[in-house]
Amino acid sequence: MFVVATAGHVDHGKSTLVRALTGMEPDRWAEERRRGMTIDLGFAWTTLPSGGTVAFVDVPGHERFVPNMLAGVGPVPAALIVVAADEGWMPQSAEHLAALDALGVAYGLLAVTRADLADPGPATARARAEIAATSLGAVPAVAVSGLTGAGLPELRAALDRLAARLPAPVVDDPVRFWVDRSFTVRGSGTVVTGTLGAGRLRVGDELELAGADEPVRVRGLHSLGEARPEAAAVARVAVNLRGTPRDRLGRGDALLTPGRFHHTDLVDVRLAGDPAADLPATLTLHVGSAAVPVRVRPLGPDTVRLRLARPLPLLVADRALLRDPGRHHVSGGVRVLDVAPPPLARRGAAAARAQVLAELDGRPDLAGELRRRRLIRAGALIRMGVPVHAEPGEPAFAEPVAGDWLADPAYWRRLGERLTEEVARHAREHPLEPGMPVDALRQRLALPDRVLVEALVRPPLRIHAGRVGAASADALPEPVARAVQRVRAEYGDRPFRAPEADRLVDLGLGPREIGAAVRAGALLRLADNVVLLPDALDDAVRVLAGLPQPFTLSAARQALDTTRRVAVPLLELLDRRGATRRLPDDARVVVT
Ligand SMILES: Nc1nc2c(ncn2[C@@H]2O[C@H](COP(=O)(O)OP(=O)(O)OP(=O)(O)O)[C@@H](O)[C@H]2O)c(=O)[nH]1
Ligand SMILES: [Mg+2]
Repeated sequence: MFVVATAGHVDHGKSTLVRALTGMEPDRWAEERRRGMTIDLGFAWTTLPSGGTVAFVDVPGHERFVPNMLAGVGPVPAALIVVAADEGWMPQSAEHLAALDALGVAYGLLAVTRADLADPGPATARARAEIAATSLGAVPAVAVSGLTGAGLPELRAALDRLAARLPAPVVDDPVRFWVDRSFTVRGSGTVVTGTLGAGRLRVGDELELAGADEPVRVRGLHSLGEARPEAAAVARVAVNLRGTPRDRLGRGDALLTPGRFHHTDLVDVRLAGDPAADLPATLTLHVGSAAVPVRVRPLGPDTVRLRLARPLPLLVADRALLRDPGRHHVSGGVRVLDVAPPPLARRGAAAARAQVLAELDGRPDLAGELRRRRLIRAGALIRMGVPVHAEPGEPAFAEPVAGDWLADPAYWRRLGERLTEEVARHAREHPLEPGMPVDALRQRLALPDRVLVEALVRPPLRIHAGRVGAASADALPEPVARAVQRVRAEYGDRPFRAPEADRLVDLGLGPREIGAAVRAGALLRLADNVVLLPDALDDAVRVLAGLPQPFTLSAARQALDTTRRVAVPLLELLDRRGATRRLPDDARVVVT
């Protein structure tokens, strides 16, 4: 199926033509039929000579209903522009064309209607010239009469050729289904309709609805008037929602693949059309089927920041349109450059931002996003419409640095250097602490997540007990290292004699210094104020293994040439380590 929206001035014969092509009534309301005027969008479809199906979104031409027209054409990639032979180019011909141009619609046809009333030549020539200057370029033209049916076979053939030119829809993309109508069906509940431009909908799907806490669930799908288990883009689809009250959603809302879209009320955009300086302070932004008032803040000559009256699920590279409803003036198309722009609080921030925006072309750019944002979750970028998988041939910077965090490589290197500096500074200022707490580092480096600190720690630094410090004893503060050296010098040849408490005080080894030395592996603590050199344990086992087994505490004390003050906790430590075993009579054996 392909979907075409009509466009053109009021009364130029759009609905008559759709009716003649499809045999269906696009004017759904009694009031429309009574007044002979389309007010809201109409929907109809037919089979073409090729066997393909074309679905029409028939729009109103009256100037009062331009917003309805925009809701219809927003999500539709092709247009059937209708101009009456007897009236020619008129104001809403121009306004509708400007809208199509602003949205970047690139596929279209010209139908010159009411050709039974006047020579279609002049209207055709004027319309083609106008259209040629837009995103539609040169379009085929067909003269028709909705009254006599003349030209309809040629128009059908032209529609078939148009369908063949349209790009293949991307059915694997996430769904952003802009609702253009909502109503209730007795016994089924809420139904919404729209044009599915990309992706796929299935019965049973859970979808996200902006502003709703709970996901909404697809209870049923209709397309071309028939119930279906699934619908793939491009298609006109009616979605029956389970348990969602009708007043929860309507035109301008979007049903979304959960977790794939960023809802934003602040976007930076590039203008195609009126210069930024000429825009009024408030305009209406039209995107998809939504129309949202916006406040405009010019940044550069063709870039502005828009503050939306309500958040929308927008992506980088989205096209939208700005219109001044008061003046009936399409200010031009916009291309979304950034859906999560930085605040402009500081003096000069707006000018700096304008420079950044001048570099952006609206194409998603992973390297650029990382450079600007420095650190961001992959999921957040995807929700902005920036794919994070490196294209073939690109460097592997899209590899997360930790969890799903992506980092700008230069920034990440700098962070690693700063972490080393911070740890060294902390060690200087707090020589007795076993390293800098991870959370203090996280704050110091202004990182949003502990895992980032952990990922930045490289040897010789290591994380131990929630702190980042040097892995080796070399890092002992100078006075402690000197005291340990003295212990070695004094006790090296009688390794099982522990310095007495007052000697420890003389050496400057208080409880905190001893703790630092023990953590660094420079001393072994048997009990409070009882320390040995770390190799003492292995030596003790060797000596004890030379005794007749089992041996008593007293035999051990003598063999080790030490006191009970050391021997008791030393043997208990060896028991705990499984090097010795204590027997029921308190004698011990060395475990071999
Ligand atoms: N003679 C003749 N009259 C036509 C033709 N097409 C439309 N009309 C008449 O023109 C009037 C307007 O036709 P519509 O089809 O309602 O026009 P429209 O473009 O849909 O109008 P809006 O939806 O209000 O913008 C009706 O009275 C039609 O009968 C045609 O090809 N020949
Ligand atoms: Mg109509």
